[in-house]
Amino acid sequence: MVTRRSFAALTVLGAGSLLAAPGRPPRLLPGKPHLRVLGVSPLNAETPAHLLDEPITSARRMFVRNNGLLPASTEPTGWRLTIDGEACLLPRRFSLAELRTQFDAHTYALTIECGGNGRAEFHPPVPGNQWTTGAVSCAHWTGVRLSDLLNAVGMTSDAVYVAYYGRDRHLSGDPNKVVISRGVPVAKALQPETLVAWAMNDAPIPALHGGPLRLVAGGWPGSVSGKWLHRLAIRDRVHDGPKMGGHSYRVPCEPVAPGANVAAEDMCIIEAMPVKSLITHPASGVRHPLAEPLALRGHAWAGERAVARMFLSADYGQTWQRVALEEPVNRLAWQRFRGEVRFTSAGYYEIWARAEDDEGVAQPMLVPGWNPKGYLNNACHRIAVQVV
Ligand SMILES: Nc1nc2c(c(=O)[nH]1)N[C@H]1C(S)=C(S)[C@@H](COP(=O)(O)O)O[C@H]1N2
Ligand SMILES: [Mo]
Repeated sequence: MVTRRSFAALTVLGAGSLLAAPGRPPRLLPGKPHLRVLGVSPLNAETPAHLLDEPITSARRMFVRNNGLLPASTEPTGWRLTIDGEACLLPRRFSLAELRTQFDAHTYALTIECGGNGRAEFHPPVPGNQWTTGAVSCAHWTGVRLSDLLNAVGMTSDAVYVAYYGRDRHLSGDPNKVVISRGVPVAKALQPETLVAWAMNDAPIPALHGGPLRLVAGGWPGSVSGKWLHRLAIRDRVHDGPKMGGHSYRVPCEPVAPGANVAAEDMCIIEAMPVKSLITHPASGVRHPLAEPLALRGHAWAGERAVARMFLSADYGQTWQRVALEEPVNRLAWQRFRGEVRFTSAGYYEIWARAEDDEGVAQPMLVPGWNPKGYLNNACHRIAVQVV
């Protein structure tokens, strides 16, 4: 079912004029031309699907999600990481040089998707940045394993959660207010791919993406990958920092009807992100000659799982063809898919993409599970094609 509203949105996206949406003057982001700016203070910007076509997302194509303002300084000299908390045996402080020299460095390609990616499609609409499809990235991250740091300081047997604190500044201007402080359960913290990173794509992490130091926990909502990291707290309880409670990054523990009011105590923390995919070539709205097959490609990812099978449909989901899918370069990295569609007549078509994870769970064709803040929309991505 394609509602008039979603159809119109698709057409606007398809026209390739994302920066010139009606009534909104185009806003450009230095170093990130072509990103769609959703808000300036805090800065939030998403990437049009066809600009995510690279196997590894470059800095200039990476979405930006900020809850506050950038730190006053992101100068690496003098930057320190403190590790403490009630379940930390030996609290310690590290300079960046100490992190580099005292521990082994590891590099992984890690998918980071904002929990609110796809929020714009929920009905009734929900407040927050109206992300369409572009709050996802998969870059190379280099740093030390969080597990190595946790071993170095030691954890008591009642350690439950590892929380981050960043140096970004609260929108209110109050220097004592923490913008966001989230974290992960100890089991996720101990995974070999969970990094405290100082490099992205073999370069220092750009200031917008959390440089000089950032937590990266791939496959979970982006909000657990704390930017401008200066403190990790090993907690003896589920972390209770700003944006851990209420409706933030949480969904109803039991499904609710669209538009329902849900009490905070009935909300559960989002952990791994669900299976999803994105068509990154061609751009939506492409004109394509009838005589030639249309080559398609994109990425698929599935939180903690791998994607097992990938399908495309050119008839609104009535028939699907299985297409080629690459293995991930490492766990928690997105996977490339490639397919081809032939058309028997000219006209307007949509191509839909549907990924299925290794537990047999596939993307829904319609927006799933309405929730008060519009998280976890993993409905099939669709692009428009005009065959001529
Ligand atoms: N310190 C800090 N870390 C943060 C945030 C933030 O506002 N402050 N935003 C989080 C959210 S909600 C997301 S989706 C990712 C976005 O990372 P990116 O801007 O590098 O793409 O960073 C996360 N880490
Ligand atoms: Mo996010």
